[in-house]
Amino acid sequence: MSDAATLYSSIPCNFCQRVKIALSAKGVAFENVEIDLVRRPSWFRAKASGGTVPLFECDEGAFYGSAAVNEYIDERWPEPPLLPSAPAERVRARMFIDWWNHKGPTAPYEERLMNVRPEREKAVEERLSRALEECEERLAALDYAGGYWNGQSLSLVDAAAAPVFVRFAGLRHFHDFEIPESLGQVRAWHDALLEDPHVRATAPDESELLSMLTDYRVVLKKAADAGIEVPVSSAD
Ligand SMILES: N[C@@H](CCC(=O)N[C@@H](CS)C(=O)NCC(=O)O)C(=O)O
Repeated sequence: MSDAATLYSSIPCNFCQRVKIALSAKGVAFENVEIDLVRRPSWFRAKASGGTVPLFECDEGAFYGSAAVNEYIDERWPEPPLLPSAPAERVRARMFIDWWNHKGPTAPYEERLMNVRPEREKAVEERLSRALEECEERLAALDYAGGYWNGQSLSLVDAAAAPVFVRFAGLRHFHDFEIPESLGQVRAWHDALLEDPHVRATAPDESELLSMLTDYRVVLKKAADAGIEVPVSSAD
């Protein structure tokens, strides 16, 4: 079984960094192919994911959907494990990831980050605030006391959350955003994850990230002015 692997990814995409974090934690070498999301090449659209990043190719196939890919990476390269061994703990981790992706901050953070319509600003701001407040409640219900999600070591939950926290730099830059002080658990989790070596090793250079987001927002503004809605990502 060969370990040669390729990841098609894009710097602004939080889902891509999730896979990079898992690969980094496992020490799996891979070739990274950067995909320009604005001018997505036709050869890439013809691939298995239909043009969506991240796409992970290895000797066993072509896989996409960051949550599924990260589970595959965790099973294929078992050390160190990124999910707990007890079934009940595993399902709790998966439930949190599912919430983070579908009802949590994943979509609201991106909507706020990429919003170019002032009339929508209040609504997207409120949606993100609600998601972060719910995150605070969920962490409190887990007796979170700082550090990683499970209090011990990096897990797939942290790998899902960290790239969103990393991109809060864009929220600060474009929207003057900070996690409210009242959300102490969320702040603690954010701060801990930004210190993790695998998160740091896979995080984009902040000025490069901001420059790419600026370009993307220009495209979105032109589209908005022309009455075109551009979906930027999908949690499904
Ligand atoms: N649910 C997917 C979402 C991936 C996604 O939305 N990627 C964006 C970039 S952040 C993309 O490629 N969007 C364009 C498209 O889907 O055609 C995952 O978890 O990997």
